[in-house]
Amino acid sequence: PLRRAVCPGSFDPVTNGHLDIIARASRLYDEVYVAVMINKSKQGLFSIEERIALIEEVTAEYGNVRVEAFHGLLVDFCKQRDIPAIVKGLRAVSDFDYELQMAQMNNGLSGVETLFVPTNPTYSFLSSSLVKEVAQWGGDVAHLLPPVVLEALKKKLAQQ
Ligand code: COD
Repeated sequence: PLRRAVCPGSFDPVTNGHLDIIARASRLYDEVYVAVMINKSKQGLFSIEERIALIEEVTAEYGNVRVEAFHGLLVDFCKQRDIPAIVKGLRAVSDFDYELQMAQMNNGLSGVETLFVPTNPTYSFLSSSLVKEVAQWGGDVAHLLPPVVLEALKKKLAQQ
Protein backbone atom coordinates (compact mmCIF):
# COMPACT_ATOMS: atom_id res chain seq x y z
CA PRO A 1 0.00 0.00 0.00
CA LEU A 2 1.05 3.60 -0.57
CA ARG A 3 2.32 5.34 2.51
CA ARG A 4 0.62 8.71 2.73
CA ALA A 5 1.00 11.70 5.02
CA VAL A 6 -0.38 15.21 5.29
CA CYS A 7 1.36 18.48 6.19
CA PRO A 8 -1.45 20.85 7.23
CA GLY A 9 -1.32 24.57 7.83
CA SER A 10 -2.37 28.07 6.85
CA PHE A 11 0.70 28.73 4.69
CA ASP A 12 0.04 32.49 4.46
CA PRO A 13 2.55 32.39 2.80
CA VAL A 14 4.69 29.24 2.68
CA THR A 15 8.16 29.79 4.23
CA ASN A 16 11.49 27.96 4.15
CA GLY A 17 10.47 26.46 7.51
CA HIS A 18 7.33 24.87 6.01
CA LEU A 19 9.26 23.79 2.95
CA ASP A 20 11.90 22.05 5.05
CA ILE A 21 9.21 19.95 6.77
CA ILE A 22 7.41 19.19 3.48
CA ALA A 23 10.70 18.14 1.83
CA ARG A 24 11.59 15.86 4.71
CA ALA A 25 8.09 14.31 4.72
CA SER A 26 8.38 13.74 0.97
CA ARG A 27 11.48 11.61 1.56
CA LEU A 28 9.72 9.49 4.20
CA TYR A 29 6.38 8.90 2.48
CA ASP A 30 5.22 7.83 -0.99
CA GLU A 31 2.67 10.63 -1.21
CA VAL A 32 2.53 13.86 0.75
CA TYR A 33 -0.55 16.07 0.79
CA VAL A 34 -0.11 19.69 1.73
CA ALA A 35 -3.49 20.73 3.16
CA VAL A 36 -4.18 24.46 3.15
CA MET A 37 -6.79 25.33 5.73
CA ILE A 38 -9.64 27.59 4.68
CA ASN A 39 -10.41 29.82 7.65
CA LYS A 40 -13.51 31.90 7.03
CA SER A 41 -13.07 33.96 10.18
CA LYS A 42 -9.49 34.96 9.33
CA GLN A 43 -8.97 36.57 5.96
CA GLY A 44 -5.22 36.28 5.57
CA LEU A 45 -2.90 38.19 3.25
CA PHE A 46 -2.91 35.71 0.36
CA SER A 47 -6.05 34.04 -0.99
CA ILE A 48 -6.29 30.25 -0.73
CA GLU A 49 -5.72 29.99 -4.51
CA GLU A 50 -2.57 32.15 -4.29
CA ARG A 51 -1.21 30.09 -1.38
CA ILE A 52 -1.82 26.84 -3.26
CA ALA A 53 -0.17 28.16 -6.44
CA LEU A 54 2.94 29.23 -4.49
CA ILE A 55 3.21 25.89 -2.66
CA GLU A 56 2.76 23.99 -5.94
CA GLU A 57 5.54 26.00 -7.52
CA VAL A 58 8.06 25.52 -4.71
CA THR A 59 7.29 21.80 -4.20
CA ALA A 60 7.19 20.86 -7.91
CA GLU A 61 10.71 19.41 -7.72
CA TYR A 62 9.68 16.75 -5.17
CA GLY A 63 7.30 14.91 -7.52
CA ASN A 64 5.22 13.23 -4.79
CA VAL A 65 3.65 16.31 -3.18
CA ARG A 66 0.11 17.46 -3.92
CA VAL A 67 -1.56 20.55 -2.61
CA GLU A 68 -5.23 20.88 -1.69
CA ALA A 69 -7.46 23.26 0.20
CA PHE A 70 -9.59 22.00 3.06
CA HIS A 71 -12.14 23.24 5.52
CA GLY A 72 -13.59 21.52 8.53
CA LEU A 73 -11.70 18.92 10.49
CA LEU A 74 -8.25 17.73 9.48
CA VAL A 75 -9.22 14.18 10.50
CA ASP A 76 -12.00 14.22 7.88
CA PHE A 77 -9.52 15.32 5.20
CA CYS A 78 -7.37 12.35 6.26
CA LYS A 79 -10.28 9.88 6.29
CA GLN A 80 -11.46 10.90 2.81
CA ARG A 81 -8.01 10.29 1.34
CA ASP A 82 -6.94 7.31 3.42
CA ILE A 83 -4.10 9.25 5.09
CA PRO A 84 -2.92 7.66 8.36
CA ALA A 85 -0.31 10.24 9.39
CA ILE A 86 0.02 13.97 10.02
CA VAL A 87 3.54 15.41 9.87
CA LYS A 88 4.23 18.59 11.83
CA GLY A 89 7.32 20.65 12.49
CA LEU A 90 8.16 21.49 16.09
CA ARG A 91 10.02 24.76 16.47
CA ALA A 92 10.36 25.10 20.21
CA VAL A 93 8.77 24.05 23.49
CA SER A 94 6.24 26.80 22.95
CA ASP A 95 4.83 24.84 19.97
CA PHE A 96 4.68 21.65 21.96
CA ASP A 97 1.72 22.30 24.29
CA TYR A 98 -0.74 23.09 21.55
CA GLU A 99 0.63 20.53 19.10
CA LEU A 100 0.38 17.78 21.70
CA GLN A 101 -3.24 18.70 22.42
CA MET A 102 -4.14 18.64 18.74
CA ALA A 103 -2.28 15.36 18.19
CA GLN A 104 -4.12 13.70 21.08
CA MET A 105 -7.47 15.13 20.02
CA ASN A 106 -6.98 14.00 16.41
CA ASN A 107 -5.88 10.53 17.51
CA GLY A 108 -8.90 10.24 19.78
CA LEU A 109 -11.24 11.37 17.00
CA SER A 110 -10.09 8.98 14.31
CA GLY A 111 -6.91 7.10 15.21
CA VAL A 112 -4.76 9.25 12.92
CA GLU A 113 -1.14 9.52 14.12
CA THR A 114 0.89 12.74 14.33
CA LEU A 115 4.63 12.64 13.73
CA PHE A 116 6.78 15.54 14.83
CA VAL A 117 9.89 16.58 12.94
CA PRO A 118 12.31 18.84 14.80
CA THR A 119 12.65 22.10 12.90
CA ASN A 120 15.90 22.90 11.18
CA PRO A 121 17.44 25.31 13.75
CA THR A 122 18.00 27.85 10.97
CA TYR A 123 14.22 28.31 10.91
CA SER A 124 13.29 27.77 14.55
CA PHE A 125 12.17 31.39 14.99
CA LEU A 126 10.36 31.58 11.68
CA SER A 127 6.63 32.00 11.19
CA SER A 128 4.48 33.36 8.36
CA SER A 129 3.14 36.09 10.60
CA LEU A 130 6.59 37.36 11.64
CA VAL A 131 7.76 37.31 8.03
CA LYS A 132 4.76 39.45 7.02
CA GLU A 133 5.33 41.87 9.87
CA VAL A 134 9.03 42.30 9.16
CA ALA A 135 8.49 42.61 5.39
CA GLN A 136 5.72 45.14 5.88
CA TRP A 137 8.17 47.50 7.56
CA GLY A 138 10.88 46.96 4.98
CA GLY A 139 12.96 44.37 6.84
CA ASP A 140 14.95 41.84 4.86
CA VAL A 141 13.28 38.41 4.73
CA ALA A 142 15.00 37.12 1.58
CA HIS A 143 16.75 34.29 3.45
CA LEU A 144 13.49 33.04 4.95
CA LEU A 145 11.38 32.52 1.84
CA PRO A 146 11.74 30.83 -1.53
CA PRO A 147 12.46 33.53 -4.17
CA VAL A 148 9.02 33.27 -5.86
CA VAL A 149 7.31 33.70 -2.50
CA LEU A 150 9.49 36.71 -1.70
CA GLU A 151 8.49 38.33 -5.00
CA ALA A 152 4.81 37.57 -4.42
CA LEU A 153 5.00 39.02 -0.90
CA LYS A 154 6.66 42.24 -2.08
CA LYS A 155 4.03 42.63 -4.79
CA LYS A 156 1.17 41.97 -2.39
CA LEU A 157 2.47 44.45 0.19
CA ALA A 158 3.01 47.11 -2.48
CA GLN A 159 -0.66 46.79 -3.47
CA GLN A 160 -1.85 47.51 0.05
N1 COD B 1 9.83 25.28 10.88
C1 COD B 1 9.26 24.06 10.80
N2 COD B 1 7.93 23.86 10.71
C2 COD B 1 7.16 24.92 10.70
C3 COD B 1 7.66 26.23 10.76
C4 COD B 1 9.08 26.39 10.87
N3 COD B 1 9.67 27.59 10.95
N4 COD B 1 6.63 27.08 10.74
C5 COD B 1 5.53 26.31 10.65
N5 COD B 1 5.84 25.01 10.63
C6 COD B 1 4.96 23.83 10.52
C7 COD B 1 4.32 23.45 11.82
O1 COD B 1 4.20 22.06 11.87
C8 COD B 1 2.95 24.05 11.70
O2 COD B 1 2.00 23.32 12.40
C9 COD B 1 2.69 23.92 10.19
O3 COD B 1 3.96 24.12 9.60
C10 COD B 1 1.72 24.96 9.65
O4 COD B 1 2.06 26.24 10.12
P1 COD B 1 1.07 27.48 9.83
O5 COD B 1 1.43 28.56 10.74
O6 COD B 1 1.04 27.75 8.37
O7 COD B 1 -0.35 26.87 10.14
P2 COD B 1 -1.28 26.87 11.43
O8 COD B 1 -0.49 26.71 12.68
O9 COD B 1 -2.19 28.02 11.32
O10 COD B 1 -2.09 25.49 11.14
C11 COD B 1 -2.97 24.96 12.06
C12 COD B 1 -3.77 23.78 11.47
C13 COD B 1 -4.41 24.16 10.15
C14 COD B 1 -2.84 22.62 11.25
C15 COD B 1 -4.83 23.43 12.54
O11 COD B 1 -5.49 24.60 12.95
C16 COD B 1 -5.85 22.44 12.03
O12 COD B 1 -5.57 21.26 11.91
N6 COD B 1 -7.07 22.95 11.71
C17 COD B 1 -8.13 22.18 11.11
C18 COD B 1 -9.35 22.10 12.01
C19 COD B 1 -9.24 20.97 12.97
O13 COD B 1 -9.12 19.82 12.60
N7 COD B 1 -9.27 21.31 14.26
C20 COD B 1 -9.13 20.39 15.34
C21 COD B 1 -7.68 20.22 15.71
S1 COD B 1 -7.54 19.09 17.06
